[in-house]
Amino acid sequence: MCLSLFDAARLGFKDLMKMSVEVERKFLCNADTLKTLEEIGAVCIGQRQFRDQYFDTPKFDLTLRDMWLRKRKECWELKCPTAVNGTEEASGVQAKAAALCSRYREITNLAEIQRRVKEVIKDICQDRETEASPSQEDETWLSEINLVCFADFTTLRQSFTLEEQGLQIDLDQANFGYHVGEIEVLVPEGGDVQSALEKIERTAGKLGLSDQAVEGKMHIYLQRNHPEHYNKLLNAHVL
Ligand code: V4E
Repeated sequence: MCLSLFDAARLGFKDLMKMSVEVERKFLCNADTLKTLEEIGAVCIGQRQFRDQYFDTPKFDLTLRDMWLRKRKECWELKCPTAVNGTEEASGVQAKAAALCSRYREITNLAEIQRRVKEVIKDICQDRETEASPSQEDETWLSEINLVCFADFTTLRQSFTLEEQGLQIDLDQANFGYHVGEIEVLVPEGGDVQSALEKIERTAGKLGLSDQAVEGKMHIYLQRNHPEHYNKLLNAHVL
């Protein structure tokens, strides 16, 4: 993404650093996963539970653009697609391995989230000024632009690190009965995505993962609870 000097000044350095790219590969967990993690030297760094509430318009304007707005632990987050740099795969990382990874820009600054969301749904939203420092608790902006909660679930997450720098492995148990693991590297804005893909590939090899694409929690949640929304996203090749 190209930011103007104005954007950079408005957001500030701290917020720019928060606009990282999350590169991750999901995998299926089984009875041996914990043992395998121990064998490869993964260290458990904790367990936590959190509730996710996802929001979109009734016509799915955000998710049809692969944009995922959620509230987790009283904080807002927006995941947006990130353009794939053509040199990433060409210069070493196998295209097949890279294709098993997703990459999304993670935005956590609420004013920036509101700006991006309003940009997408400007046809239906009233032309209101966005507050410079909106509060995390004030949810009036959601109804003003017709955003409703379409998914609400909790996850129990156990997290591990490996000697690979900056890499984390999460084992998630969603409260609707789906277990999924993910190998994740957070790359700061402008950072080295190729190296993140290589770290994930090495770790997937250590865990003995197959080349199978694995569905995320949202995929299963929508399939079970909101088939119309699910089918629209499948037809649009978002899921
Ligand atoms: C990006 C996305 C969604 C938002 C939730 O993303 P996900 O990483 O699956 O959730 P979670 O709880 O692990 O978030 P984290 O704590 O890592 O930030 S919902 C659907 N997508 C798109 C998507 C996709 N197309 N393919 C895959 C494999 N995952 C997600």
